Amino acid sequence: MTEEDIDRAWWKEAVVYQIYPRSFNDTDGDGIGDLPGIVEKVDYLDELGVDVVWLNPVYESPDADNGYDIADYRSIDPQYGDMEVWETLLAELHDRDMRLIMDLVVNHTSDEHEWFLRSREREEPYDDYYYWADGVPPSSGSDAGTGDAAGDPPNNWSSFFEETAWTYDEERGQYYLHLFDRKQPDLNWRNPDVREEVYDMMTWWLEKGIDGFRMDVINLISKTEGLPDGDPDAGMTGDEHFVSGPEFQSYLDEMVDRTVGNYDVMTVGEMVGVDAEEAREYVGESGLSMLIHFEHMGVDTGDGGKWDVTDLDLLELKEVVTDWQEQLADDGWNCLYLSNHDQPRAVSRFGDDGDYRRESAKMLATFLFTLQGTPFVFQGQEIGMTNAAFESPDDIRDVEAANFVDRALDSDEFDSYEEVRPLIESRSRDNARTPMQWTDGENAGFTEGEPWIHVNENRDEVNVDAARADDESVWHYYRELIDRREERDVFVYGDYELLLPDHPDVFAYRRTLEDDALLVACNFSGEEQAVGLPEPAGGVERVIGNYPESGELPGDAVLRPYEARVWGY
Ligand code: TEU
Repeated sequence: MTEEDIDRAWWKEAVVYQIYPRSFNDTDGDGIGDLPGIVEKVDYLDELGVDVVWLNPVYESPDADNGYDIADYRSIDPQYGDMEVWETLLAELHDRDMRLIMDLVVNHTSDEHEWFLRSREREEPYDDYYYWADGVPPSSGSDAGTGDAAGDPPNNWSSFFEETAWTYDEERGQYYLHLFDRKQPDLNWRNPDVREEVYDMMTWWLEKGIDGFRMDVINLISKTEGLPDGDPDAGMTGDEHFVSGPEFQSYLDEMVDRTVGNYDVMTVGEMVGVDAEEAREYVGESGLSMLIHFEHMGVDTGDGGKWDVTDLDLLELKEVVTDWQEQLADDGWNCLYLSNHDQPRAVSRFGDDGDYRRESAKMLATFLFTLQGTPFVFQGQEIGMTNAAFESPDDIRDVEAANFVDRALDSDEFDSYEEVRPLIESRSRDNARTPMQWTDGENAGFTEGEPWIHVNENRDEVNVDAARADDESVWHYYRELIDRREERDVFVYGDYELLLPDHPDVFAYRRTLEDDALLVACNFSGEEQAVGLPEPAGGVERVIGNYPESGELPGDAVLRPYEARVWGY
């Protein structure tokens, strides 16, 4: 890559900060974060130096899945504020040259959305807005969709959150499809009216001046015609019929063409089960800006999926990351993330949230900011927030985790919550959703009321106030990384080349852009690691690192526990 070949875009050079509004900052004391709370923190975001805010759903919702079950796409849920305060937020961000991208959740709606209520009544034109199908109804008195006496649903597909993807609706006398919770019925994208509704709604938001969308599970919108049974031996039954389904590409093209393609916006598609090669079909020229994939989220799980917890396999992480870096090097772009509202805290997962919390949080930050792509920072990551304790099932808030605990306790595998607890504490989505820790005060300064989910007990040590007052904190390190990345094109646009491919503990690579280059070495272990990195003839300079300079050159550097070093030449 040469300077001349660079295909610049504002969203490639940006750093994204993800806000989970429910857990960010509460101003009215109801224990739930709100939009005025975000407005209050706009200067905080500006000082950190981020460029784009991605806001998780704030639309009207019964909150079966914390806003991912939308009842009205064009309104703000009163618990978060109203449209006026949302407009204020947009204006305040724009005033500081920051942008706002909104969550677009159109694979499904809430079962309380007007479309669903009318569809259930077979009212035209809504009759066909969802996937309705016949099956054997559950015997009366049993709980539809939970196995045994649950009747016989139209096919064998499973749901991400429940055993079966079908729930019987008494009123309509048919089953409806839901790939997530039963309160999240899937929209029927085969129906052109549904697609028109979605495009109108997207345009309505775009006209308000937003800067893009993050598109929730966008590659699930197409389902095989006739909804045939799936292979029962597949990882998730039915996925060959709904993951990147037959019409997905054409729906996506149509959507881009009709909506986002006409604006200078950033589009981030969340796609399950997509590898880097397939990703090339959806990003780049005339597609989406980038996509959120899950491949690197699987490097510490076994074949049994997310609850099948294993140690981190760094060699697998290298393979996955390198594949994505290479496949999208010339056309397309990477979305870089280690944390979000669906994942445990990165420092607990890939680092050491005990003795080396600070070092490993900074090492992971270095890793995130020195790959090619747009880094996404999830609220709290910039102060090294960790996973939390969930002492009893009553502490659990997330529908996915709650369902998992129920299933686990029903099975023969687990006898008590104590046995399931380590899995919850290492993988539950609630780990990411505990309140943002602003201060060491009560409820970490998040709320003056009773928080909807408990505050992590390490708030005394890990909080924004403390981090800002300490020059050596994770927070200041993020700031510095953001500055460094802005100074040199090589951070954003440089080519990626993996070094030390077989080193089991050190992830090292080179980034080059014409005559500028970076050498990056990240120690993912709590032990010292010797690395023999190539040494350029002209010598190197230190660019950034999470330990004091050691003076060693790349060729004979010994990395300290969780040390990250970046040299330039
Ligand atoms: O997540 C999609 C998704 O695949 C997740 O369900 C993922 O499998 C799970 O969270 C891993 O634990 C998106 C949203 O990010 C998530 O919050 C929603 O619950 C989900 O879609 C349904 O809208």
